[in-house]
Amino acid sequence: MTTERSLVLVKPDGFRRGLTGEVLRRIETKGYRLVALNILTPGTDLLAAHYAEHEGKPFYGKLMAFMSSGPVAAAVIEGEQCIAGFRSLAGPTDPTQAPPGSIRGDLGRDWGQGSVENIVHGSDSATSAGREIGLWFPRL
Ligand code: DAT
Ligand code: MG
Repeated sequence: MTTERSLVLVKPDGFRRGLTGEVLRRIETKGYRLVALNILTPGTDLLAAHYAEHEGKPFYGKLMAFMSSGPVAAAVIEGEQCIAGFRSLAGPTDPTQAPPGSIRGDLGRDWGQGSVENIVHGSDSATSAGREIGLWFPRL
């Protein structure tokens, strides 16, 4: 069995624009299962742990400010190879370059805020998924 779980976040730009349902629709129509859902405005400690790999990078401050700017919808999804599969649905990091058909390409854009606002987060490996699910859903 290659069933996996991945952490998905509808980031503050997506949540604020009412795109949570659209993102969840794409996950469900792809065939992945929703295991857990939670709406919250993430605090600094949670975000610092989540983005620990980016601490010290030039965009870290902007990233933290953006991610704490409002509610996010956090989800755990499940399915065979859903980690890579959701990354493919999401598209590349930069929403300007992300191709049409992808979540970031269809729904995201540069808003001139100096932060990369790209609608969604998805875990990038099984190790990351386990760590991130533990942070966002400690009781799962
Ligand atoms: P991804 O979200 O595609 O996994 P990542 O983990 O490398 O990308 O970075 C996390 C977030 O940080 C990303 O969604 C947007 C922001 N970011 C990444 N690289 C950036 C850069 N070079 N300049 C500005 N923001 C960046
Ligand atoms: Mg990442």
